[in-house]
Amino acid sequence: MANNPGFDKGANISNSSRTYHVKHEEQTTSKCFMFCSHVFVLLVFVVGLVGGILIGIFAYHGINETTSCQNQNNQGTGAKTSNNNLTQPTTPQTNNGQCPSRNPKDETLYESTVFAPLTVNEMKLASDILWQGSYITTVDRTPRSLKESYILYMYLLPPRKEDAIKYFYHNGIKPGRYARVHIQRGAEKVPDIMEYKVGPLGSSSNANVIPLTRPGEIHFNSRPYDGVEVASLNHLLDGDMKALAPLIRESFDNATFPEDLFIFYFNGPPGLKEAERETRFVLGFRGFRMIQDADIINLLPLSGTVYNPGSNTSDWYTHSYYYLNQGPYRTVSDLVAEYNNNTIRKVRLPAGYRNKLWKKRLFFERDHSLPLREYADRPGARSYMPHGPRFRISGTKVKWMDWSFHISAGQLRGPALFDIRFKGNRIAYELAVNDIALAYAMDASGQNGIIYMDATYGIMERDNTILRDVDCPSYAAALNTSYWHSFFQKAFDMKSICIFEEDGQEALWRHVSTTFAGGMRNRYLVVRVPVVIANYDYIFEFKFYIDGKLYTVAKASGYIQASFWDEYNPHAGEDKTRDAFGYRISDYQTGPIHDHMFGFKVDMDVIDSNNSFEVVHWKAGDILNALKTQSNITNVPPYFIYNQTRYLEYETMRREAGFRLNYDNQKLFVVVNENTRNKWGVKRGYQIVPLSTAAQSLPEVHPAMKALAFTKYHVTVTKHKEEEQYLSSIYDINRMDNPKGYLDRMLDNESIVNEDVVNWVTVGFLHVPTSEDLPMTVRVESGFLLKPFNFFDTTATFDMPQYSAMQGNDIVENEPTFDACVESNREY
Ligand SMILES: *[C@@H]1O[C@H](CO)[C@@H](O)[C@H](O)[C@H]1NC(C)=O
Ligand SMILES: *[C@@H]1O[C@H](CO)[C@@H](O)[C@H](O)[C@H]1NC(C)=O
Ligand SMILES: *[C@@H]1O[C@H](CO)[C@@H](O)[C@H](O)[C@H]1NC(C)=O
Ligand SMILES: *[C@@H]1O[C@H](CO)[C@@H](O)[C@H](O)[C@H]1NC(C)=O
Ligand SMILES: *[C@@H]1O[C@H](CO)[C@@H](O)[C@H](O)[C@H]1NC(C)=O
Ligand SMILES: *[C@@H]1O[C@H](CO)[C@@H](O)[C@H](O)[C@H]1NC(C)=O
Ligand SMILES: *[C@@H]1O[C@H](CO)[C@@H](O)[C@H](O)[C@H]1NC(C)=O
Ligand SMILES: *[C@@H]1O[C@H](CO)[C@@H](O)[C@H](O)[C@H]1NC(C)=O
Ligand SMILES: *[C@@H]1O[C@H](CO)[C@@H](O)[C@H](O)[C@H]1NC(C)=O
Ligand SMILES: [Cu+2]
Repeated sequence: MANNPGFDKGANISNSSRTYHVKHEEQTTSKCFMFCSHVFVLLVFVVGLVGGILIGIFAYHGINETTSCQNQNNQGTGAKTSNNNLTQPTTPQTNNGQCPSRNPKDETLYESTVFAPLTVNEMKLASDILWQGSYITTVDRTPRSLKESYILYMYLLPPRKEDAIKYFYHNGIKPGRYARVHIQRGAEKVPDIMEYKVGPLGSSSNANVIPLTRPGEIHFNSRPYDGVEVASLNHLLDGDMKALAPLIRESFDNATFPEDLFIFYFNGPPGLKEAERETRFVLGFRGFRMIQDADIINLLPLSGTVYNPGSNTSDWYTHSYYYLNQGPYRTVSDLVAEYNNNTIRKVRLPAGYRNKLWKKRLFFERDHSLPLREYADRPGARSYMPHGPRFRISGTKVKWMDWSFHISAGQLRGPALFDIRFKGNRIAYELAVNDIALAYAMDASGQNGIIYMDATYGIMERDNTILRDVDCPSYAAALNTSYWHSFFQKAFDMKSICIFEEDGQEALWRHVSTTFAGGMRNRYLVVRVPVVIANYDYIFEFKFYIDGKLYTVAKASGYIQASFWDEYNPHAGEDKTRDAFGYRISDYQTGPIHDHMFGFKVDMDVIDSNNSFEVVHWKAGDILNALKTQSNITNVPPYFIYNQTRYLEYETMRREAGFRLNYDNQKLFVVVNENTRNKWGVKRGYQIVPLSTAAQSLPEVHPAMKALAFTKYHVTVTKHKEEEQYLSSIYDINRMDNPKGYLDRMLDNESIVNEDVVNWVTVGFLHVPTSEDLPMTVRVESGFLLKPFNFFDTTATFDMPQYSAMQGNDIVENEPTFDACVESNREY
């Protein structure tokens, strides 16, 4: 549609992730406020009442455009009709000149698609089954205490690969749909987390609940954070916050808790050991006024730790308070005494600082004091589909230009594609986001050494509704996915994935000679999935090209996590503009350095599942050495004009292995099928090409390096195993002394020749925040490419219309002609 930007409506409820907000408000209310100069209305819902404490969870119900400042119709799209007759255009069914707008989706097939994400209905069914089986102990299904058992997460448990392949390729029976459910069992004598397989979900009559873990296997103290725990932490800290009130007022611009401040609990893992739980917390300004969104750019130099193991919150206590990095103070009274005694260095933020946070520092509003750039008041370039979509979506199966694949997703690991085929050949069985790791460095109590593994918090576990016309063109089709909200014990729907054909407006290939010329305009299908994980927004993208290439890209946007800039930090250097951990980025903020490493599962099936993994070494050296790789030659033939050359050395990996990119020893990674050859007798294959990427630099001795094992390699190859579904465990960073599901454990020397090989690809970037990262980070990206490698006998695009012309401008052929039309305002 032409309105811009359009925010989709949808329940936007922060779940148990880092965005979780629980607050002590005696009010169940719905408020809204508006900025006169602008057009957004934020609807804020505060709901939830728990055991005497009222708990508010803000449901950020999207942002609706409320003015009538609509775009003009997109007239004059300037269609240039081509003069060829290769393809006769079908008559578009225009509606007042609007482009035809066929709905490419058939959503009635959603639940009958093998890999479709679990729907709200299916999650309800699974939770009913667990409820009836007494796996859940909460009254009214509303968790009120950690001593109860309730569902943390729920998502599709994909069928066994063998069963899916049988079904898709060998007339096997259709695999049923199952939920993988994580239950936090606080009601058990020895509390723990259990995972279950629940289903088949078609009808509840024959559904089973099968445990996937053993009781006690997942220690209660290595569980992810959830809303009930945050409520208990807030409750526990109430007294301490009261004791700190005068200190807070004096230090932080007359701020009061909880009106102006919130407590941020998610500073890396809760302790370094499986059996312990120590939650480091930091105070931060509620930059978004009363809403605590993911505002972790305004954190303050006041921190402490809660000892909070087990489910008995009476055992919990606070300790290790720090103020401006001074401490630890055993108790809050120790800190207050020291503060009052003036034996402590103090900070005093200037009056008025706090009030400037929201509009001046945090909100991404155009600076109206600046003149518009020339013509910036006019709409920018746009593209549209003159004859409607060229892709179809049946349930969650997508077809476009001889590509086909299934879209799946889950709240912990995010989006995944299955059974990717091109021109009738299977290319990959699974291509899935698995985890995102961030390791921070900063000179701040409570926050130093933060490590996030985002699957632990859930990559798609809050509302990730797409912003039409911002995230994707308005003509994109959108698919729903669902997530389980542990606090409400209920599933929610969101329009989270968009699919569209993109006009690259460039040549996919071209050549212009003196007598002929030709090229192909690059168009590709995009599956785009923006997700929000607390402060950061990630955009995952899968791009399918006409020539058989497939790009997987991860982009980062959103807010950084900042740290307090302490001008008088006694161990800072002479240069007050930067320290060992980053730059000063504003008056009271530094941008701590960290990385973003994205881990993907890439289960290539080149033609079928019997593949091998070849490393093609790109070498350089003496001619003789090059020739000797192939024969027993002893003399260099005379036609070589240099003594040195580049050459290839082919290595078929016999055993599971992990690789790091190294510019001094460049390699090509190729998955080949030794049993099928192209017309020229060469093994057909696909190359895995990591794009520009960073590498893990923490040493092996770092306690988190096992949990983070997937960040040590860029490309890892293992033998496919049903029980090695992901490259990390969501619990390992919370039990780094006893990790159980990390990538290195899969590297157990198994043979991978002519086997079902799986690749694990990790790419990412280093982030040294600079002043341009405030308020919004500069968007950066990394990814990898899957590229046909002797897979086809020739360039794979010559079954497509293209442009070619001979001397004298005789057009030999061209793309289909089209009629100019006005961008359709239909949304699918
Ligand atoms: C294309 O047009 C040319 C000249 O108008 C004509 O000779 C030729 O038969 C046409 N080809 C097709 C496939 O219609
Ligand atoms: C501090 O805030 C209180 C209200 O919370 C107000 O009464 C007082 O005037 C404020 N003091 C200053 C110095 O702004
Ligand atoms: C909870 O902890 C408190 C304080 O240690 C103790 O007195 C109480 O007995 C514990 N409750 C249970 C159920 O273990
Ligand atoms: C208060 O400060 C004085 C010195 O300024 C020191 O002797 C005394 O121990 C301090 N008291 C506390 C409770 O820190
Ligand atoms: C998709 O999700 C939205 C937002 O929750 C909901 O309004 C809509 O009905 C859903 N569509 C389908 C087909 O389930
Ligand atoms: C794949 O390999 C297995 C044994 O390793 C063999 O049984 C099977 O026939 C092979 N399949 C193909 C398509 O080559
Ligand atoms: C090279 O020489 C070795 C031993 O002399 C022999 O076994 C081998 O077959 C030779 N290889 C080729 C390619 O001629
Ligand atoms: C190649 O190596 C030979 C033997 O080391 C040497 O004599 C010759 O000059 C070299 N040629 C060049 C072009 O460097
Ligand atoms: C891996 O397995 C091969 C074949 O069984 C064996 O020769 C080799 O020593 C093993 N390597 C390791 C590191 O265990
Ligand atoms: Cu970053």
